[in-house]
Amino acid sequence: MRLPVVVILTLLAACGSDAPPVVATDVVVKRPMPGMQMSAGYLTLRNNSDTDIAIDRVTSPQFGKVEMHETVIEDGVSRMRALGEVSVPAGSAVEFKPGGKHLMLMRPGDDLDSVTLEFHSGESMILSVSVTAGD
Ligand SMILES: [Cu+2]
Repeated sequence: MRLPVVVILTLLAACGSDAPPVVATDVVVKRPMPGMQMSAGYLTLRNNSDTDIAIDRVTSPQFGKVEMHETVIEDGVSRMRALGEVSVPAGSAVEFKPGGKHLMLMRPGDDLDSVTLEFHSGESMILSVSVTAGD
């Protein structure tokens, strides 16, 4: 009766060792303009799993607060609204880019040479990426 146990363990190991379910590409963090307490971040999030994943919180050790925003045109005026959650559908990608969804990075610390962005879904941190803030 040993064989079935071995098979199950092998399957579990295969699940755990694959690429992470969510990956980030084209990560850009803007250095705040002089005197500004706010900056923006852009990236593409890809969900390689077969389950939809809802990002409901973003944090960064280098910023006091991070919000997910979306730029919308209302009555010909560009406005930003905060998003409580961003869903990344299974096998799909969501872009954060100028004029669309973006990260609003508030209350910057002094050292932005390495900025870490942490994406949370419920109680889990599902992704952490680091990038140097640029102009
Ligand atoms: Cu914004």
